[in-house]
Amino acid sequence: MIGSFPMLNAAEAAAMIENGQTVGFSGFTPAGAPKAIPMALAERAIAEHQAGREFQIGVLTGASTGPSLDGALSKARAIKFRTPYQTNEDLRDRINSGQTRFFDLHLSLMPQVTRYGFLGPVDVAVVEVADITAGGGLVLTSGVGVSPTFCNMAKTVIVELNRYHPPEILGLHDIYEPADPPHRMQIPIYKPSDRIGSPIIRVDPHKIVGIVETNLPDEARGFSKVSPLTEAIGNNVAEFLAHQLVEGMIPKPFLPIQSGVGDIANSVMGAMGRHKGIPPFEMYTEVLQDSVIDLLEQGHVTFASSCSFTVTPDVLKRVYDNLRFFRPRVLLRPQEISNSPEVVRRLGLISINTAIEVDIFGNVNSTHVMGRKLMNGIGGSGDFTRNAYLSVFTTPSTAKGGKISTIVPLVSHVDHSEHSVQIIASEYGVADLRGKSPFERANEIIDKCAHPEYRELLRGYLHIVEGGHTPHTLSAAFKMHEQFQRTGDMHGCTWAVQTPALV
Ligand code: 0RQ
Repeated sequence: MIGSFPMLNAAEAAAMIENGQTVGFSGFTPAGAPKAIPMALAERAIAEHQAGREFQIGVLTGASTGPSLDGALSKARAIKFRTPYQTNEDLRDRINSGQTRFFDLHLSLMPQVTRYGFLGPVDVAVVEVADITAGGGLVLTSGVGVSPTFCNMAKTVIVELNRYHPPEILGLHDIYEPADPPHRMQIPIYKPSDRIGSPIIRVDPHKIVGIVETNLPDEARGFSKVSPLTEAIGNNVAEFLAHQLVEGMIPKPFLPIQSGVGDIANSVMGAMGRHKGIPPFEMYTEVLQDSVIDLLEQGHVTFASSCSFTVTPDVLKRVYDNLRFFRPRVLLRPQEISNSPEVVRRLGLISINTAIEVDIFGNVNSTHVMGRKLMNGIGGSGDFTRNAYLSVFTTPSTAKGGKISTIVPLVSHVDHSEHSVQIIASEYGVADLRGKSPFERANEIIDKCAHPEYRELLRGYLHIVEGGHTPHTLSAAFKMHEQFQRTGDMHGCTWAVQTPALV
C-alpha cells in the first residue's frame, strides 16, 4: 500500500479495463507514456480474442507513444479508436487499412476537446508517475501531455509508479488547466520561464484504484548521425535567421524557438547553436530533443519550456544526474499550454517544422504520403505555424533516393495553407514567401529550394497554367504524383496535355 492505494501487478490493473472503454494514457511522445499496463492489456486482448470474445478500446494520448503502448496494443488488434498523433508502424498500418479509426487533431486542442466531451467519456486514466503522495498528488515523469485533464475527467485512475524516474524531479512540471468558455481568462505566460501552475497533479484519491510499480526506461528513438543533407538544411535555416536578426526583421536579442521532431529538427538546432550570429536564445516548444539538452548545457539555450523530454535514455540520465542545473532552466507543461496559440502569438515564436511535401504556392503537407497514407499526424505543427512570428518549414528537396520531388505543383493533402507558411528551407536554400504573390512565390520556391533535376519540370508547369491569381491547370496539377504512382519515379513527367477525342 502507498497511502490507502492498493499495489497491483500489471495484469490485475489491465483486468480493470473493459472491452469498449476509452482510456486516457499519460505522456507526450514516448516520454512519460505508461508501459507495463498497456503491455498487460495487449496480452489480455490476445487472450480474449483467442477465446472468441471482442476486446478493443479507444486510446487517447498526448501525442505518439512507444512500442509498449501503441505497438503492443496494435499488434494485439486492441485499438478501436485513436487520437491525436502516432508514429508507430503497426498502428500506422492498421489506420491506413481502415482497421483503426484515427482522428488527427492539433495537439493543443486535445485537453479541451476531451473536457468539452467531443470525444465521449474517459473511462480510465493510466498515468505514469515518478512519485505519489498519500493524498493523491502525482509527480509526473518525462512528459505531461493531457494527464491533468485525463485525471480530472476519468472515472478511475490507475497509476504506473516508474522508479526509473527519481522523485527528485518534483518541480520540473508546471501543471495548469484553463477554465472553459465562457469563463476562460488569459494564460498568464509572458516569457517562456513563467511558472503559472502547480508542480503536481492533484487527483481525487477516491478515484485512484491502484498502483503498479515498474522500473522501465522511456522508449524514445535515437537519431541518425547528422548527414550532409540535414546539416545543409540546418545551416541554411541558421544562416537565414542570423541574417534576419542583422536586418532587424527579428527583434534583438532574439525570439523564442519552437522546433519539431526528427533528424532535420535535431540538425537545425545543432546548427543554430553553432552559428556565431545567433545569440543564446529561449525555447517555447513541445518536445526537447537530444540536441537541445546539449545547447542548454553549453549555454546556447538559456531556458526551455516544453511538454516533454523526448530524449534518448543516456541523455535523460544526464538530465537526472544534474537536476540542480536543469531545474531552473526547464519547465514541462500540459500540451494546451506548451502549444497554446494564444501564448505562441504573444511570445512571437519562430516555429520550425518539417514537411512531407510543399507546393510551389506555399501550401504544406505534413501528414499524408501521396495524399492517401497517413504518416504520423499534424502533431503540434499547426498550433505553432498558424500563430508564429515567423513560420519556417524544412524539407529535403527530394525523397526516396531522388525519385520524388518534395516540391510539387499542388500538394496532395493540405495541413498548413499558403496563408500560414512564410519560409521554406531545403538543402539548396531558403525561400521567403512573405509579401509575395502566388506567381512570385512559385518562382522563389523553385529557384531556391527545388532540386536542380526538377527545376525545369516545375518551371514548365508555370508555362502551361491557365492563369488566375493562383495559376493552375487542374488536369495537370497532380501529374508528378501520377507519374510516381505509375513508374515509381517522378522523373519523366511531362506536361503534354492529352486532348480528349471529340465526340
Ligand atoms: O520514409 O523512412 O520510409 O523512407 O517520409 O521522412 O525524411 O525521415 O523525415 O523523420 O523528419 O519526418 C513530416 C513525417 C518528417 C515529421 C515528418 C518519407 C521519407 C520517410 C519520413 P522512409 P524523414 P522526418 C512536433 C511537430 C508532422 C508533425 C509535426 C512529422 C518518411 O516531421 O510527422 O511537425 N511532421 N510535429 O522517405 C513520399 C514525399 C515524402 C516521403 C518524405 N514527398 N513523398 N514519402 N517521405 N517526403 C512534434 C509533435 O507534434 C509531437
